[in-house]
Amino acid sequence: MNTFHPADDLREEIWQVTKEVALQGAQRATQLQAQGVSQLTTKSSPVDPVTQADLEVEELLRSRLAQLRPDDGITGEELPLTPGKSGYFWVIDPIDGTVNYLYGGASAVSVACVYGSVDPGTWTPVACAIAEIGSDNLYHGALGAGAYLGEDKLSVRPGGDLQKALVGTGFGYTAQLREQQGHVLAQVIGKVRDIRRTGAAALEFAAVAAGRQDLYFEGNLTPFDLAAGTLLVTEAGGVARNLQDGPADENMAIAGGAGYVTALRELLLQIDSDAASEQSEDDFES
Ligand code: LIP
Repeated sequence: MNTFHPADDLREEIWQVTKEVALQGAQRATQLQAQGVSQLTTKSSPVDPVTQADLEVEELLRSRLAQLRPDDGITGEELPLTPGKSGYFWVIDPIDGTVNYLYGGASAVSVACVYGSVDPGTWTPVACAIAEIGSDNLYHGALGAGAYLGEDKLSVRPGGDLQKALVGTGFGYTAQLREQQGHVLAQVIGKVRDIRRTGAAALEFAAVAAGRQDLYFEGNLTPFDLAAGTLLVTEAGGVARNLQDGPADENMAIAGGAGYVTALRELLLQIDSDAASEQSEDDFES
């Protein structure tokens, strides 16, 4: 259980920087999108794109953070870790929802400041900002200070009846992972109200924090997908957990009101257990 809490004045300073740089990144990403975006290269698979905007926006954010918070570390989705000496780290997804960004759909700049480490299992998120590209929407929050869309305070939807839950999810960039995730989803979809798939983790977390959906779950996310969105949800009164009921991590993120997260986590564990039993039976018979 993390007990770290920065002094209020430092938290306010960091929060302000988080909002400022996320907005600057989203403004630049919007300009670049209007000029026409093309794929520069790919990463984990032929359908995992990197655009020039991803690189340019991350470089812009890193440059501003080096000016505003020179002693902090920086880790981003596209460029190597910059170590720091303050114990604080900036976790950047310069364009979350890159495929959507290429196609003109919903995407966002996701920025968080964490303390202690860049590992979702041990970091303490301190402040977050998710700036929607092509929009004025700025979701933001800070540890112990709440979650907001602009000036409007956010709150997750209460509840625990999975049959009435509107659930967001997402899929990875390799066909094998997507097939595995699709198999799990086939066993979830009949037990919930309905499914949504935005294509940007940060905006899924924001939808949960804003009460526009009850839950979001996705496996195989990166720390860059997780850092801002998980803090936004917890500061909106929700929880963001993994399958073992630890902090949401790269293996699994389940975010929403505590009752809903517990119910979905138990269902996903049962699906995992059933799959393991089927596999061991297949192995025995072969
Ligand atoms: C994306 C996430 C999305 C997930 C995609 C991808 P990226 O991040 O926001 O939720 O389903 O597979 O990970 O690559 O656009 O930063």
